[in-house]
Amino acid sequence: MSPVRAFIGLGSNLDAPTEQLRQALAALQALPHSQWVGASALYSSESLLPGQPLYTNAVAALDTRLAPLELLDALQGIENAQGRVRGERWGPRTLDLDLLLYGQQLIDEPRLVVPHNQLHLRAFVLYPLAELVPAQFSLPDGRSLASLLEACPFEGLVRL
Ligand code: A4P
Ligand code: MG
Repeated sequence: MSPVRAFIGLGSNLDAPTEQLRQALAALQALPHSQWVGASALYSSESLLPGQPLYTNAVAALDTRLAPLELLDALQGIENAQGRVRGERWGPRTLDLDLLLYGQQLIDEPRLVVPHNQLHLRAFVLYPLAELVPAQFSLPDGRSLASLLEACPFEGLVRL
């Protein structure tokens, strides 16, 4: 199987988020059967749920020969290694790794939906992603990243 470019969203709002992201980026660089491509800057923003600590987010890209579910397992392994406790949905977390895109594939399985179902709505995903792709980049459903960025203001994001 030839490698597929995958994009991973990183987020943390507990236990020194910036350090959590640095550690997770190092773990992603060490994934088997995968070639590191790069990462965006780190961004800070308010939580989508009120009353939670500020989030730090970033997006990383790698070319991988791992199948989508193998990659998800690896991402959850990194989350667990960094002390992720799965409590309430959308609760504060030391580390959240979302598989945003896996090449141009559409995946709809019980454990894995790709593109990530909130990707198009989240400035803290779209702006870091835009750092890693060409200006004319489109999602598998044909929507251009430029049109999604236009509909999703940068407002509230702070590039660290
Ligand atoms: N799953 C399905 N598709 C995917 C995918 N593409 N990538 C399944 C990763 N996982 C996927 O995830 C629950 C299950 O989703 C997994 O077991 C997997 O099989 P989870 O990470 O345990 O749960 P969660 O993160 O609490 O839920 P969810 O819906 O993933 O939350 P989000 O979307 O990650 O949102 N505000 C700011 N500023 N920045 C943030 O990063 N994040 C959230 C959480 C809320 N507010 C935020 C941020
Ligand atoms: Mg998640």
